[in-house]
Amino acid sequence: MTKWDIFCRVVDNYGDIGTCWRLARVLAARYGVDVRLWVDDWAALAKVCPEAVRDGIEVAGVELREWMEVFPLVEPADVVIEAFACELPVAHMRAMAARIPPPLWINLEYLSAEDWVRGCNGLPSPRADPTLTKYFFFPGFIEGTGGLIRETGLLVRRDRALLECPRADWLRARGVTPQCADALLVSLFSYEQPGIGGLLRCWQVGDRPVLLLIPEGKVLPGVEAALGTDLPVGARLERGALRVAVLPFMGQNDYDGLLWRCDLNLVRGEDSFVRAQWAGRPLVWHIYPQEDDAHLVKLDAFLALYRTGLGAAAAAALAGFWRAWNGGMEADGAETETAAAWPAFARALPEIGRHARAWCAILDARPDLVDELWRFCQHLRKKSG
Ligand code: TRH
Repeated sequence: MTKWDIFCRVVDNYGDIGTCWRLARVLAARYGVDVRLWVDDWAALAKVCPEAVRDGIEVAGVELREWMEVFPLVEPADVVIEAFACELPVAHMRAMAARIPPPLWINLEYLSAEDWVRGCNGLPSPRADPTLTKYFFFPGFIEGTGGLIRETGLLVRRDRALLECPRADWLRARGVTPQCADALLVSLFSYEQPGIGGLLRCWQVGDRPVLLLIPEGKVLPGVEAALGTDLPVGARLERGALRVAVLPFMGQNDYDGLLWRCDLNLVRGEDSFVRAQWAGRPLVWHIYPQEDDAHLVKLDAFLALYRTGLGAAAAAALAGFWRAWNGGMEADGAETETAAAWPAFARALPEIGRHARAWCAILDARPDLVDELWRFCQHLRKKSG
């Protein structure tokens, strides 16, 4: 299993690419294998990996390849990861079927806390073609799932970084000055957010100053509309108790640094959601909206796991704010909901903070996704002789 191919299609975000780029880096670093990462949207890759300046370049031990419409004839690797059911190029599948032995073919699935995940992790996919079997691999939070990606020594690196570069220094290096030492530091990365106006109003009139850090992205137009002003990258704005700083979109490692230093991280999708858990700090998840509100089932499945151990009031405040944040598309209703849910959530933040550290320690005690994937592939290899 010395050569790995990872295929990733970008939908309309960076998330899938964010997860795949992280997986590729950890695989190469931890197991010393050759990893080729194939991506169909080079600009999206370059956002999370600024070193991706040309097709074929090697970054962090990973060969970055552009997945073109006409796919080149290349020898398939020992293991082929099809990320998030992205459908491999037909030419490559043919080459896989002709290879002796055939590659292990893994479909890396989306992250979910739903119960059924445990039962489906590792199952083969029923396919007509008997020469190649595709296996499902599910990330997850509990035993029996594939786990979460965690770089070797991540939490030690996090804690050391916080000692070596405390929050005030980190902010100063990015041209940001908090209004006072006890300001609530919040990072905001979400999809279009109909409830944002209500929350911004709460922060403007609140007792505790809020410093809101917004990396450039989809949420900005909503913030601009709510505050009635343009907010280009680099913008700084003060309204009542709220100070806003718009930051450039950062590389993945720098974004970790932001999450580690904030009192509250508003995150989205999959990878930033997981990184906020490794930060061990309070978070709010904006889940990727799906048809028929299927995402709300996923949201509640995670909440059911994550709330365990919180006191009743804090658990209710957490669920109340998370649900309001994922409330719906009607701006009026959503704004009222987030504004109504904020005060109880803000009061519960100290308890939620302690809980976030404990949750992070629980996750850290479990094997991570890359080790689980490696073990699973070794098991399949042995099985196939
Ligand atoms: O981009 P996302 O919305 O990703 C999503 C999910 O994968 C979701 O499951 C999928 O269905 C949907 O796409 C289409 O959010 P996510 O997963 O958090 O990915 C964002 C990536 O961007 C993550 O790797 C962190 C990274 N990032 C930076 O590197 N720098 C930054 O400044 C910021 C804000 C994010």
